[in-house]
Amino acid sequence: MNLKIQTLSGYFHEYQKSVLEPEKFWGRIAETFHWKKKWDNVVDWNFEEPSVKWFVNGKMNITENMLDRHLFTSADKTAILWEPNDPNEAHRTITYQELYDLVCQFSNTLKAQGVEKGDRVIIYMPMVPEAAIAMMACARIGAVHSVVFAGFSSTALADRINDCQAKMVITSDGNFRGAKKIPVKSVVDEALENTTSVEKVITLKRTGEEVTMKEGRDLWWHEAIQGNEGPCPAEAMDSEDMLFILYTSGSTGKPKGVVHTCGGYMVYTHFTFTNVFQYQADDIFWCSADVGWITGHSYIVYGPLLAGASMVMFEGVPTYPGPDRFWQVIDKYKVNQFYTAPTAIRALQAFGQEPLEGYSLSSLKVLGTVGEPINEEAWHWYHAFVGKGKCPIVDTWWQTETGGIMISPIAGITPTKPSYATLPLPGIQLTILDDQGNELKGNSVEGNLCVKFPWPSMLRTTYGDHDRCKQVYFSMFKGYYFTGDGVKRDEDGYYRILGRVDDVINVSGHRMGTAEVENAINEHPKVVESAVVGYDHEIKGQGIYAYVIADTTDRTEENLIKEIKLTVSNIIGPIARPDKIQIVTGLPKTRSGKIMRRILRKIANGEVSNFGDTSTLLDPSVVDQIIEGALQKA
Ligand code: 6R9
Repeated sequence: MNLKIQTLSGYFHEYQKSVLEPEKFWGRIAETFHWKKKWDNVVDWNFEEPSVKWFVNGKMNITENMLDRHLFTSADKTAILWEPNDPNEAHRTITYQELYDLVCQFSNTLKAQGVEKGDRVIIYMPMVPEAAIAMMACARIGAVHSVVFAGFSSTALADRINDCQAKMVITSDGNFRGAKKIPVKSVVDEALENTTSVEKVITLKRTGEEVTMKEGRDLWWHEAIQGNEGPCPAEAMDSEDMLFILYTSGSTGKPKGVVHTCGGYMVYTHFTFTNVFQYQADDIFWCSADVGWITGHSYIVYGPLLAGASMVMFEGVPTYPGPDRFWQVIDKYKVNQFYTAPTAIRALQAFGQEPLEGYSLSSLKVLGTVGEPINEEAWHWYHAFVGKGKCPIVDTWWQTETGGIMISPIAGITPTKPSYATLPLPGIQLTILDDQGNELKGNSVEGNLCVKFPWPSMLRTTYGDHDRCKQVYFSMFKGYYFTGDGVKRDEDGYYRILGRVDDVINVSGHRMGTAEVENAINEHPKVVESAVVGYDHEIKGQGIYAYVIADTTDRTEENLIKEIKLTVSNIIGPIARPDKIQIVTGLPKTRSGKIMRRILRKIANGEVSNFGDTSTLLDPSVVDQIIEGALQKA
């Protein structure tokens, strides 16, 4: 049994222990897992290189801890309750025994298709159990999965395939999303025209639409698995062998492949899942994220299954066929813990309370949020109308890079405050630094959120470019992991995340590099230069505002704007499409050629004065012109 915190004093006590004796603290928790060989040291680390190793020389396989281990006690327990996009289609219930069998069968299939330990496999799939099965099958044989959100474009997919030199792509014919049917395999086909590493593509039949199958390369899932039934031995993985790569946006143009390893990720996702949500053996847990994001990795697949939990996996969207879908699913499966994003809460809040009528939601015990700051209004609505005033809200702060939840209330134990992530979990040693790198001690301080001691599920590197990992996360403040977020520690020592301090924007909980969006805009042949900033958006948290210098001689501004939006959709995906585009004649640059984004952010938010020091601007009149243009648009 993993460590379970049960009282507030218990939390403070464990936190103390985790700081004073981290090796003993994590060693004790790690002992509750199944290891093929025990570790020599709990942790070896330095943040200079950086080099971080947990459970050094330990051997294990994460899927033995997710599947095999539960067969002794709960083979017939439900692992996955799958709810399809269309409520009229039959749902699926998969027990631990069945899941084990399916994962083994697909592991054998991967091997039969030539996938070996260490090979990279791209998973580009809808939210169906097979996506989780594919992830676990990779983990079982030691292949490294990289899940790419199925809303990304073929160009974005090709970039990721090329970056990790993937040998295989696992996909589906199509994808149901609300009222839409999205072709998926054809996007893969397009991507593969610009890649050379992929040898095989396995396609799951989901929507039944027509696809082209390339002889020698493409196989149907249902055909490939034939004859591969039976157990598949779990590969003995070193704690520090790669488990997966997940691409995420940063402040530079190219997404980076965040690398997570087997041992530490296993220990930490299980620990945080059971503690933060206070999961109990017969509870039904539902995380509404997509497996294409880290939240789906850690709290749909790995954390819950490590804990032997029963969890809901939902294929659809919150508003299809109506804005009551979430509430319907909660009542249908008697969900006890529900974990979603503030953007979804705000979108549903906009429909008022009517969609909630007729649903009891009485099974709910805990509500969670993740992905972006939650505003107080949405917090109160969630608390009052979804939780009926009786469910604690866990506002969980963490990142793709952190692998698991870092700052969060422990449900029902840590007193909450609206829009505060509250306190760090045991093992998480936070610090707040000012821009010069001085530690701001004590309470009532605000600055850059950093971590000064490793935790088991932290990123180990960025795939194929360790120096980038060092530059991005460990160089800004020497000796610390820098999160990229600004934070306030209030008079009670509670943490409130203020948002990114770098050029990353958070749109509906999805991370987007402004440079990445600019690069895509600049691909349009008429565009000369662009600058992208985030602005406050009622539902999405942040919206994308693009200032574009372009040649409009042969088309109307309106048409050009449409074309630019389409260009971005094609290059990255619809989630990166700018909400607002303003055609400008110049951008506010300093004498050294740097765009003063601070000014552009203010204008995008409707502020037209108080720009601070603008004396370094090369041509201050540009600002007036932009304001004039913005006012005309508004
Ligand atoms: C898990 C996930 C990470 C960025 C992070 C921060 C923002 C996430 C938050 C939050 C305020 C929360 N963020 N959770 N901000 N409160 N509870 O979302 O990972 O996609 O990598 O995004 O999201 O800015 O730095 P990821």
